[in-house]
Amino acid sequence: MITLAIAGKPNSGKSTFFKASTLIDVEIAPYPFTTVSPNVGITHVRTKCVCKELLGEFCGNCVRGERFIPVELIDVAGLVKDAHKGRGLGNEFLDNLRRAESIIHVVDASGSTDADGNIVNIGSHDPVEDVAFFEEEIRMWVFGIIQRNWRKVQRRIELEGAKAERLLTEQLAGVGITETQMKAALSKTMKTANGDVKNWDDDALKTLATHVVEESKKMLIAANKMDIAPKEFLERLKALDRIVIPCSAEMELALRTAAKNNIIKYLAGDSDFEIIADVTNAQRAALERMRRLLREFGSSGVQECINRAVFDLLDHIVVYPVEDENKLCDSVGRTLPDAFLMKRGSTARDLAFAVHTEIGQSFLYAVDARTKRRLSADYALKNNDVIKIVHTR
Ligand SMILES: Nc1nc2c(ncn2[C@@H]2O[C@H](COP(=O)(O)OP(=O)(O)O)[C@@H](O)[C@H]2O)c(=O)[nH]1
Ligand SMILES: [Mg+2]
Repeated sequence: MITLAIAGKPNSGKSTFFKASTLIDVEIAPYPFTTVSPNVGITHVRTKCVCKELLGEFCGNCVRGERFIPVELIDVAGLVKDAHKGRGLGNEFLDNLRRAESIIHVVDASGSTDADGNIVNIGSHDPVEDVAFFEEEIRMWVFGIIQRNWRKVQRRIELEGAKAERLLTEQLAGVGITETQMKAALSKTMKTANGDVKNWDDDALKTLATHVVEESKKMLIAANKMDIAPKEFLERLKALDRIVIPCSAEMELALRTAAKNNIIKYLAGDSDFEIIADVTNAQRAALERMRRLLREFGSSGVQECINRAVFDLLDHIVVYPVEDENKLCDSVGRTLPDAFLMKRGSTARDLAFAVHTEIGQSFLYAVDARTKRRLSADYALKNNDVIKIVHTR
């Protein structure tokens, strides 16, 4: 399963974001696995299910045509200034970041928390500063690990002729980077750094750290507290060369809680809701205030953060494996039972392995359920493909 981390300074709204995204209505997921541990939970990406298009009716595994696919979410402890020097940065923090393929950086766009996360008046702290500071902390953390191991890496390149990408991937196991990502980071660094890898100085290693972070921890910015944020702050954040999504974790939490309690009809990511219970005047006023915000911003932004992290930052697509290419069901007749998130570029064989190792090992060919055409093992999957896998066992 894909793992996303929510990180940022204290009081930016990380835990609220976590609670909101992992609070799941039984409509979306009728199984009780929403919270794995206090700070690890299950959230979902939302996508249009292919059932209506292909079968003319809803499949029963989506909510009126909206498909929710699980993704793991980690609420990482607050990152404070100079954390990389050991201040407030415990092992748990590092372990959480290591596991995440992508980071949703929750920024307090209202400017009501200072650099260390203390509460101040709205608009008195510039959230743009938090972005640079956070990225610098992550970069310095990675640089510290590279620097600590550098002598060893140099020696092994010299004595054993070992490949830099392999050695560095091993040394950076605590960061969580693949050899392919490391190779990309090294080749980007080579464009600006002088000389041979084994002679690189601290400046070159800092550049390497920057590229390591870029390759292995794709980030987007959740400009949180949009409900109280000065417009100017939101605009300045949006002008950054990053994916910036205005959001209100608190509003999303309120809406999902109301939906769970059957007060409103609302699906995560919706741009509106319907009140379906008797509510007090105070409740109605609060709900109408939220409706205005939803209309103004298009949504609460929380679902969009999850979706864009998975589909844009991590470049994943949705693929539906089926056993019957005509009825689009599995062996017990469940229609479109599974939706898999696969990295773009994954093949039909990769999908077979994702379904089950044995199915991957005994893969013969695949069938495109739309065209009924045979697909070879190295067929590159497309978004919303419905695929039957034919195997020997
Ligand atoms: N106005 C507003 N307040 C929020 C929002 N999200 C979180 N907060 C508030 O910000 C404070 C810190 O939230 P919390 O989730 O504990 O932050 P964390 O320290 O980053 O985990 C709490 O008082 C929240 O109610 C939001 O979208 N809008
Ligand atoms: Mg928290």
